[in-house]
Amino acid sequence: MNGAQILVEMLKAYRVEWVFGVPGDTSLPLYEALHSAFPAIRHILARDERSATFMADAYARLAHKPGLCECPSGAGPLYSVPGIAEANASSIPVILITSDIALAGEGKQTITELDCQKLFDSITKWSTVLKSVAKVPEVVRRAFRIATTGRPGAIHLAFPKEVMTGELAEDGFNLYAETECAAYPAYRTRGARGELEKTADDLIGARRPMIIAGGGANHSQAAKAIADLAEWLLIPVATTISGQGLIADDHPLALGVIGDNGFHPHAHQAIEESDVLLYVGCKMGSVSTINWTMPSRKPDRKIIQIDLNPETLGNNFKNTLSVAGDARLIMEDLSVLIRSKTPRRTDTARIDGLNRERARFWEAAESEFVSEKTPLKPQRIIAALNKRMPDVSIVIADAGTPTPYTTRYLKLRGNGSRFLIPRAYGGLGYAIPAVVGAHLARPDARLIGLFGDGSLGMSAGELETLVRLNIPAVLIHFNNSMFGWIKCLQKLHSDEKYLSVDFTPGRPALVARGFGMKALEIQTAAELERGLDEAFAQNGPIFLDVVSETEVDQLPPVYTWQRAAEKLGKSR
Ligand SMILES: Cc1ncc(C[n+]2csc(CCOP(=O)(O)OP(=O)(O)O)c2C)c(N)n1
Repeated sequence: MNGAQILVEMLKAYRVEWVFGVPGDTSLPLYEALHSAFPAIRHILARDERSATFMADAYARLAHKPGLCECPSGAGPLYSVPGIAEANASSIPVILITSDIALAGEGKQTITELDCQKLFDSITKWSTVLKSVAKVPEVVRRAFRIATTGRPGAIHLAFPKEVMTGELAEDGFNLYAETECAAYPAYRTRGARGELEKTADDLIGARRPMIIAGGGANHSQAAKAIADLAEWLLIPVATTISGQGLIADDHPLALGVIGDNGFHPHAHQAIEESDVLLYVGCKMGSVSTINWTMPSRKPDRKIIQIDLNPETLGNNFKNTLSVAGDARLIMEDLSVLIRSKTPRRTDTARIDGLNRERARFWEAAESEFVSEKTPLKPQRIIAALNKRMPDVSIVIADAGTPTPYTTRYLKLRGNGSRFLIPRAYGGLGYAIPAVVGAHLARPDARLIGLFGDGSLGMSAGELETLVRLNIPAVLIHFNNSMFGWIKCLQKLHSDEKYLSVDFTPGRPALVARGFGMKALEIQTAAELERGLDEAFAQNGPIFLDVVSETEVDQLPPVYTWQRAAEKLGKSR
């Protein structure tokens, strides 16, 4: 067997089903091996390596298995950087295989030569160049182990030509997978007993406790464990953007999303009033804490943080208690402990009060949901989507208009529906390729991609991929002919000195149609409702080009922007 065949045998042993990538001059041995591995492993051709890495990222988030992607030497790794960096910083196990030039050509101006190990060093958990065929099984096992254990993350493996083509008399003895690392988080750890006891006592003794769940809780699949504990003690639950969907949005204990982008004011109010805050799988970074100002400092408030990465614990706030371990296991253990210590709570007075606030918030938004105004209000677009999304839906959003309106108004009903968003770097152009990875991880789900024209410009090539794979996705293009997010910042902070934020209005639906996709142009509320009906009745992909209100005309629900606008109003 040659190195490429050994690699592919190892991927099979790890039950890898999909590899996303783009071919190049150096990829031939790998492609031959993948060709022979069909249908156990299928290769998905992306139109850009960046997209391939976003596909692998979305696949991993939803399949709870490592996402595999590959690219040829030189330009391939360079174009792969965004998705690898995003996956790594978002704790997603993505493994990138680069088919590299021959070791013999190193340092001799070989075309596409690049120090890939160095390139990926700062944006992966591990980046290495294989030096011998004999090492392939061992290195692949190490790659899966490092990707899926501890804080999961990205891996880069470079296979020089000699390693891909080198032959090894392989007796099969070494071609085995460490199956524990075929899914993640692998080797989950429980919390220390003493800390669990203290956490249980703090929650039981609290008068106004609250749970805040982040992306880590989603990765750990802790939704049920969180709901079980919250229901026993009647604890309200808010989430960060990455945790959105962990608890069904219509659950009586679900307060919504906190932080800067799209926040629910009643959830912020509940945080402020809480005496015990339990953060689960949440880094407590700048967005979810509004630049570390929320929760405000109160001497008698307890902050408890659960995270699988001890390096995260207590990093940004003065925790009263830190618990290292897996979110699901810890919440399950806490539930058992709490049930043994105290009966189920029945006094709903606090929850009723919070729900009155929540109801007022949604009532106030109702007029926007039915607004006929054109360009169409993003609130109306999301509300129209809410009415139609089936169980199970996977919603994927890009930066720009989609983010604050989705985090504020999208309603996920549990049942495995999920919201994906690349929150480490917020790179434009994620949603369209991510739909591909999401579909392969969750073929049962209806996919919904939301993106602005800035993102479309960066990912339009993948419309062809969706057509080729006939993915049943509803793509909603928020068309405002500008980098609206940045233009709005220029309005707020640069005295309306607009620079390089406007596009020439065009007809993007024609681009989608050019790739063979059904596409509708939508300007009015009636067209939106009809278009969405048609979209959800459709089996393949469909592109809805919706002319939507700009951030410059209507400030979106971003907490710090609203404060900046108030200041501006006062100073004028
Ligand atoms: C790759 C990348 N480059 C730049 C940015 C900075 N950025 C954040 S939002 C934004 C504008 C988004 O414009 P668009 O997608 O048209 O959405 P809109 O805000 O107009 O709704 C930009 C350029 C980014 N997030 N990602």
